[in-house]
Amino acid sequence: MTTNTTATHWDGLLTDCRLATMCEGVAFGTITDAALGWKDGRIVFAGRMDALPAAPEELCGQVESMAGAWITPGLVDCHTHLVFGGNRAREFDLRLNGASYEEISRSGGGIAATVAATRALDEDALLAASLPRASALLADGATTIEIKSGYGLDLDSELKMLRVARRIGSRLGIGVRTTFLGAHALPPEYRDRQSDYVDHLCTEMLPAVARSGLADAVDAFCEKIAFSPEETRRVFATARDLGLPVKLHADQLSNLEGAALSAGFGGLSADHIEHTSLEGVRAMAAAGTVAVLLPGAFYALRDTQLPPIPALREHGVPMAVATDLNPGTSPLLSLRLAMNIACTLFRLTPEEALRGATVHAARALGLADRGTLSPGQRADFVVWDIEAPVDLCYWIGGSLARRVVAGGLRRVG
Ligand code: DI6
Ligand code: FE
Repeated sequence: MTTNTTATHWDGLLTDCRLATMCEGVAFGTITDAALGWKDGRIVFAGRMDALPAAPEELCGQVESMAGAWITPGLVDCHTHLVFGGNRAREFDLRLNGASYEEISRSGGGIAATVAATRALDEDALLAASLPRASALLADGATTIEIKSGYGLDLDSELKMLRVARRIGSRLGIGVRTTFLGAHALPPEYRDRQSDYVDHLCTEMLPAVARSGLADAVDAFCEKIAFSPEETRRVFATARDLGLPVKLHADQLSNLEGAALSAGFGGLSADHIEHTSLEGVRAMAAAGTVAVLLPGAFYALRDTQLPPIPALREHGVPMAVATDLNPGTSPLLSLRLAMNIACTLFRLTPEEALRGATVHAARALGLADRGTLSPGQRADFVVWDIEAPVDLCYWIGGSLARRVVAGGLRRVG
């Protein structure tokens, strides 16, 4: 008899593993005595071995027994600024000697320093400078990374950053989502002419960026040292007219009601949100806007104002966790370390932190095709050297990712 189960020909099948699927239900969506199969870059099976539709060898020519290893979805870092020139280690020193981030920024350091260093590099040099940072995130389990522009602040330099971001995705074989952050800081040539720059952003840069197809979303830094809520609204209204989704650096250093502003535009996320009010939390809940927690910046700035986590929980706002990898306030090269800090300083549970770096982070990027281990999702997953999922948050540093697979292909290990 010729039953044609072999016609399925899965590209890969791992057996005898434990899956933290991150689907709803039991803790971490755990399935033990499990198997994970994929084909054409998508998961076709994530369940108990005894539920496999046929004997493993009939399903796939490449069956591998994993001796009980834990597998999670590939991690998703939904907020980074990892494309930049130079670094700001000197400011680290200054801050240790008492200078504040705002003071450094107002005296010409801060973002402006990185803008100069980023403009100075050509595209290949910028790629060479940035690639190791993306590789570090990948080595620790990230298979999708959001990358913002915002250190170019003129059209050509911003497009250069976005192209570099996209090239990082192809070079490493991982998912990259790009975000245009032209409203990050005032470029030097617009000194004392902030409203002219916002005009230029809305009439020239944003339309050109949209035409280029290089940006998946638009972000702004809404802060006293950056752009006002009114200016942010103008940028967001322009983005909306151009069909680009928005997200916001909101309420990090002060409460400008940025979270509610993002929610009011149906924003994908409001990020940082240390100073967000209860009204802001309610607005996020109503709009389905994800709260992106950035514990690396909180830690590096020795911040003490905690994001309103109990209120976010109470109102059912999904919480994501990201590195905010940037040269000024979060030189953090590991999403797992961000998860650890989120647990220790924000008191997230390890399960919340892992949801925050998988399924909720995917949602913060508007991506429904990743973040869990379930059929139909992208075959993005990590095989870890751990004894339980909580270990991912418990260990501070170290290298725990034994194998990282993106789109069904091994990228690490
Ligand atoms: N994200 C940002 O855009 C700023 N802070 C943050 O968390 C500043 C980044 C920088 O100083 O370069
Ligand atoms: Fe940021």
